[in-house]
Amino acid sequence: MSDLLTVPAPRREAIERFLAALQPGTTVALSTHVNADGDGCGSEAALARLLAQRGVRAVVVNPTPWPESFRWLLGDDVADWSERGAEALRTVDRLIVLDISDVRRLGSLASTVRTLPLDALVIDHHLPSDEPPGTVMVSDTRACATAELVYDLAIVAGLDLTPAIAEALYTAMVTDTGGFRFGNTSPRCLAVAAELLRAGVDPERMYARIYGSVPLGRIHLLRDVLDTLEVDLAHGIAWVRVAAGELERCGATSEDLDGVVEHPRSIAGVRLALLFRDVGTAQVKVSFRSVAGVNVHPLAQRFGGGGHARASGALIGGTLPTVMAKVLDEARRMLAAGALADGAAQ
Ligand SMILES: [Mn+2]
Repeated sequence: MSDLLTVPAPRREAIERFLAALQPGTTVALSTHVNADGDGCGSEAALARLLAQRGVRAVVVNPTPWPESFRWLLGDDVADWSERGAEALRTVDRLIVLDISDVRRLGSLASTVRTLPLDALVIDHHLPSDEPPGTVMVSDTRACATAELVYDLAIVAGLDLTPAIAEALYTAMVTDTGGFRFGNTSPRCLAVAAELLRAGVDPERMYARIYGSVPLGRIHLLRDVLDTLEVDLAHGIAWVRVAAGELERCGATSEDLDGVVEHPRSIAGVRLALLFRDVGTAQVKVSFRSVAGVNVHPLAQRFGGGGHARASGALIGGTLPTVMAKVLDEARRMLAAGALADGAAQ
């Protein structure tokens, strides 16, 4: 166990540079990608409390509202200034960006972040992009979640893992690994999770909070989205779509779509699963998921997106039918050419 928990030397050095950039008595903003997920929210909630132990005040400033289903992570002690938008970023001393390798993932905050007087600090585990959100980076694609790196920061800085911090980190890790099932579930990930249980996490209570108390609208949305399932077994592709206004019809929010693409991915013979969501404004959000051996990152990149080898995303201009046709054509072409194989030349 103890060797698994050792913070790798380059990661430790990056964390030390990161900590040196934060002065006690200052206020920092924490930000993550649009439609924050469990890793974004959990990493923010944990880091805010860890920084407080060092005398640094951290407030959340996200480009989209904090998800209702993760409201409990904020407690009474973490302030959410997301409603103040980009203006909030100008009133703090420094910005820390979590779980993002591409500044464009900051949505409405991106243009402000590009013009801040001090470069943002970054903690992230995504594949690099051509426009990182900051310069002082703790970045490692081997980390199962951004939260694993936040845990390492706590260890390197000698900070307390309070139960609230441990719960936030655990939420991030359990959601980013699909409940410790995806390929990013490393031995170290499980060793860190074990430490979080020791620090007071009750896994059954976490399960009830994260997976066992979903709003009814999410199930109605799941029913309607699965009804759109299409499968091309010759190429091993399955996809679902979400029409504009569908979320509102179901009384659901975009966070309720998290994990829906796992259903087409779970079909026998499917190598690549896609979720197309018409977000209005003539744009379609595409989620790309793949199974072992298939790397969706080059496909997402082809459309200006990015992410991980097994999970990427892109926001593509066009109507739902045209984007679906373009992406499916390219997916079939790249799969057939072997261009999405793990380790294929890109
Ligand atoms: Mn993540």
